[in-house]
Amino acid sequence: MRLFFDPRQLDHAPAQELHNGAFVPYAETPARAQALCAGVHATESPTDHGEAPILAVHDAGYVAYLKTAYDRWLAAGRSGDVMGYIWPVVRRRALDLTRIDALAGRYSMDSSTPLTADSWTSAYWSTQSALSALDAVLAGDRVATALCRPPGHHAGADYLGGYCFINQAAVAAQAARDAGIARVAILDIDYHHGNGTQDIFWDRGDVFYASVHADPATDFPFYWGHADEVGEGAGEGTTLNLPLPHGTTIAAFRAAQATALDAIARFDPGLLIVSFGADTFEGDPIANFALKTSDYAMLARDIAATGLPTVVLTEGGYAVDNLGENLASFLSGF
Ligand code: Q9C
Ligand code: ZN
Repeated sequence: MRLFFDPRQLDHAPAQELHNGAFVPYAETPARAQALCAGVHATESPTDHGEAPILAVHDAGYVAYLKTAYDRWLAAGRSGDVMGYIWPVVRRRALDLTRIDALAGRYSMDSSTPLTADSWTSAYWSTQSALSALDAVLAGDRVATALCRPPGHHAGADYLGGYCFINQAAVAAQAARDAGIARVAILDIDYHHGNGTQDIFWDRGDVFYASVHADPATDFPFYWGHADEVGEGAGEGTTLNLPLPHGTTIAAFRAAQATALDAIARFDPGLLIVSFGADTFEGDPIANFALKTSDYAMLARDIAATGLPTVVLTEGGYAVDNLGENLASFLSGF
C-alpha cells in the first residue's frame, strides 16, 4: 500500500494549549508524526497540488488568515503562538476585521489550537499527502494512506480548532467530486466527532458523512455530533452520527461502525475516505474509549469488506508510544 508523508508536516509545534483552565504541553506533537512513520515501512513524498483544492473547500479569507496570522501576531508586538481570546458567537456577521485578536476569534472555534509560524506549511503538506493518496486510488489502487499530521476533521470551511487547520478529508472528498466521482462517503472513526467535516457537507447530498465517536454530551466538541444531527436541505439524511459512551470497547464500536457502513453502502459511493483516529485506544491520555491494538485490524477488515476504493487519512491518537503499532494494526486489515 502506498503511504504519503512530507517532513514539513513535522514543523508545526505549538508550545502549549489551554486545557481545563491551565496551560499544558500541546498534545498534538511532531513526535506523533514520527510515531506514525515508525509504524509503517516507508513513506513517499506527496505531489504538490497547489492551493486550488484547499480553496475549493475553505473560505479565501480563512486561508489568507492561516498564511498571515503569525506575521500579524509578531507585528502586533506579540511573541509565542497565536491564540484567540474573543469569539463572535452572538455577533457573527460580515465585518472588515483587521486586529489580529479579532481575526483569531473569527477564524477559530476553540482555544486549544495555537497557530505558529509553521502551521500553514505543515497543514498544507498534510493536505498534499491526502491529495496524493487520493491520486493513487483514482489511478486504480484499492487503498492508499496519508499520514495526516496536523489532522483535519475539526477544521471547518472558515475555522480552525481541535488541533486542525485544513480539513484533509473534506479537501480529498471535494477533489474526488471534481475528478468526476458522483458520490463520496467519509467514515470518521476518530474518538472525537468531526464537526468540521460535518459542517462542510451539512447541506450537500453528494458527500455522505458518517461518524462513530464519544458522545458530545461528555466530550469535545460538545456542540456537534449528537444523534439528531442528520443534515439539512439536499444533505438531509447524508449525515449520520453514532455517539458512544465512555468505556466503549470493540464490540460496541464495531457494531456502530457496521451501522455506518450499512448506511454508506445504501448511499452507493464511488469512493470511501476514512478519517482514522487512534485516540479510541485504551491508553489514550485525552480520551475514554478502550480499544486494543489488535482491534484496529478487525475494524479495517470490516471496512475492506465493503469493496470500496478507500483513502485512509490519519486524524487523532495521542498515546504516542502505541501510535505506530495501532496504525500498523489498522493498515494490516486492508
Ligand atoms: N480542555 C483530534 O483528535 N481538546 N483532536 C481540548 C480542552 C481538544 C482532538 C481540551 C481535542 C481535539 C484531531
Ligand atoms: Zn480525536
